[in-house]
Amino acid sequence: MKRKAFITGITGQDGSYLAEILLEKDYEVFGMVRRSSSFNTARIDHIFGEVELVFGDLCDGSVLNQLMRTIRPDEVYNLGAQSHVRVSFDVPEYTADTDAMGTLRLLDAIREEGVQARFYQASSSEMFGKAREIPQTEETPFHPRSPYGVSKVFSYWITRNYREAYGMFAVNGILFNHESPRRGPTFVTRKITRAVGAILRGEQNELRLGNLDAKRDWGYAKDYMDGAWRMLQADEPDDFVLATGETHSVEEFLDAAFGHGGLEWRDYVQIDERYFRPAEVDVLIGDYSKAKEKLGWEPNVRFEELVRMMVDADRERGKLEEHYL
Ligand code: NAP
Ligand code: G4F
Repeated sequence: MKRKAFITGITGQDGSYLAEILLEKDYEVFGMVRRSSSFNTARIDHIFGEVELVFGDLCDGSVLNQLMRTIRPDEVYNLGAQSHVRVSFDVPEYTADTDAMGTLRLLDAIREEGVQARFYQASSSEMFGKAREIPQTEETPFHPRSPYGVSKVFSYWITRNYREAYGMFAVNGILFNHESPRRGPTFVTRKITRAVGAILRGEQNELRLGNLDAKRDWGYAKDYMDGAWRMLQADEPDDFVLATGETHSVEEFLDAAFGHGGLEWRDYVQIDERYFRPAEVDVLIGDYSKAKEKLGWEPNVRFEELVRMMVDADRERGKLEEHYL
């Protein structure tokens, strides 16, 4: 019998890579999608016939119960979220409903329906926020700086609580920023690499950005989804940081991306206050030694290669085209 995996957020960057990884391992893959007035499946169109898509929403508890009852998955990956930090200041209540309450609804659906599923929660380095130590580990205290970060802290703790209270195999992957050619176009890395492509094609001559001093630990999304799968194969449920252990500023990303396109970013970039945040996370850098020791996980793709991969993909894409292969 094939193992069954259920993924929320399958249409997102991470969900698409995870679905591919699970199909390669011969899982039966179920993905929850939201009804949209336009197509929202571009990242998974190439595996459309191989996955089973079901409609649902993390804000709708009754459908989560029904899906757990009928599918009875062996593994549940909760990747669905309003995942944009800046946007979470504009829609804090919706962000909390999806990113905090949504996790509780899903955990409770598993418990109430008596499903023996292992559960993965997409926790985030954004929880460290105004970070108390460098680098950040599984033991670093949280100090979230956005409605998104606060919601993810709730989800982190409710996942641990269901593990401790009900003996569920429920884990938190505390993932630092991870990117790819499939990254959403409004996150800073992809915004930059898309701009490089568009400038080289003569379609754009300006790029408006916010804080260039922020530093992030940027890895490759596919590596991180392999790590998420490994967490659910462990002997015991536990929480793990996935990171590269390197940090770079947005300005360094600009240097690398524009440099790879043979361009000077200062000729194109304008600072625009709209992209500043009411509270910022200045520096993130993760220590992944626990994942290395206990899961045998290490990042394969480092900063320079990641930037080149993203710029090359965006150079090849046309203006109106959003193919994610
Ligand atoms: P993403 O590309 O923004 O994908 C988010 C996914 O969640 C999409 O499939 C989206 O559906 C779905 N979604 C949004 N609201 C939902 C709702 N109310 N109910 C059900 N599904 C909903 O995000 P990602 O980069 O793949 O990240 C995956 C997860 O990891 C997220 O939980 C994110 O917060 C977390 N995370 C990401 C990073 C990172 O650097 N990428 C780091 C740490 C943690 P639509 O396609 O319909 O919008
Ligand atoms: O690319 P970002 O929007 O990512 P951010 O805020 O770090 O969040 C991402 O990583 C988290 C993990 O730590 C995830 F949990 C979360 O879901 C998401 O995937 O912004 C990165 C930095 C910020 O400091 C921001 O202020 O880039 C700065 N920035 C500067 N100009 C900009 C821009 N960010 C965006 N999105 N757009 C700009 O124009």
